[in-house]
Amino acid sequence: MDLSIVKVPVELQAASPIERGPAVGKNIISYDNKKPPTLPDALGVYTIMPSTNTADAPHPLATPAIAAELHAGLQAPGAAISPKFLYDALGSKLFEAICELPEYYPTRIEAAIMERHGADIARAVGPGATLIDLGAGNCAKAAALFPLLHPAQYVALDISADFLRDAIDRLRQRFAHIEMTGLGLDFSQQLELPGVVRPEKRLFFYPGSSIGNFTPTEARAFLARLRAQCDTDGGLLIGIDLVKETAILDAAYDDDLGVTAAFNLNLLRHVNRLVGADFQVPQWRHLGFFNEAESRIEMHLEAREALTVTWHGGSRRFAAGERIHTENSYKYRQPAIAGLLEQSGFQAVKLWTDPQQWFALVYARALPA
Ligand code: AVI
Repeated sequence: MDLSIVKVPVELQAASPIERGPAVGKNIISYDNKKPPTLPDALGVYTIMPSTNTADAPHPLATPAIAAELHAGLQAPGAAISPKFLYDALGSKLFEAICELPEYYPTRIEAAIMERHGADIARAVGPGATLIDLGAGNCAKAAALFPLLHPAQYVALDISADFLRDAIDRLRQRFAHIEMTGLGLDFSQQLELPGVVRPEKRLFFYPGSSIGNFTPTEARAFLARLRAQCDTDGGLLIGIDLVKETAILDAAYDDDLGVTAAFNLNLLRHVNRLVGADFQVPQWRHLGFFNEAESRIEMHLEAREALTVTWHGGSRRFAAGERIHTENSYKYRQPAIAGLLEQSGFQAVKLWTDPQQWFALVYARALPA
């Protein structure tokens, strides 16, 4: 895909087709609180946007790459749509609601671990890190660490650059002494940090068990990319969800209120907008369950009846009961974590968990290359 570099005032930026989550595209928005904004570059925002040649674009919101990806997934023998399409504006809000559900324990337990072991975490990591927050969102999790870790620089990465800009603007008012940079980029696909990110003592912060949304092979490759971006004084603070009783896992991904079901089904509406598809939400059912053999939660959308879906450039007939695979969320056993990290170029230094051992927060140091 052709990329052109354009500089646009924030208010003129088109909404990103994927607003949050493991991201799409190459929107890079960077700003730095060391440089006071000057007019006319009021916000100093530089965006790399897809080329504006719309002749081959099937829908105003889908880039050709996104349209091709969705087309391939829908045509595959076992239909699949990437979980990144769960996160349009409503999907992001529904995910926030999931995090509030009594059944969805990861957010709550991770926060409790951080609160309980904050001083110990700070001792292990030490002060003055370049704290790089992967999938920062509203930056709240990292901000809770500031008083403990005293980072020299905070670098927030998220696909949703607009969301990030607002969050950092708010944070700057509370922590004026910390140098802050926001980068709107898709770190799941590639990670090359710009020169504005201090090379010293880089600490990648990857909370929320998002690593579980990669297959173990992808997870190792992703972590190795992080390792490649740090010197030997670098490290990783990562949240990892642990294997537990199936009933607890099933409930976390198929809650009584149906919030996770809405989150999953909303992907169909997002796809409708992106590629002009005609998915009818009532024709589909949410499935979320633990696949013990694969050690992962699987989310699917299952056709309630025989139906045909069409979109710009394709169509497919689904039999009743046929599924579209929308997400995996791998759960790890504690003894496997050290291996996962070592194979990616890190050495686990310390692991904190909750009394029930449902979730782990791990600090790992970069191994010498
Ligand atoms: C973002 N990610 C870590 C969540 C998870 O638990 O895998 C996404 C999610 N899917 C359904 N509920 C939450």
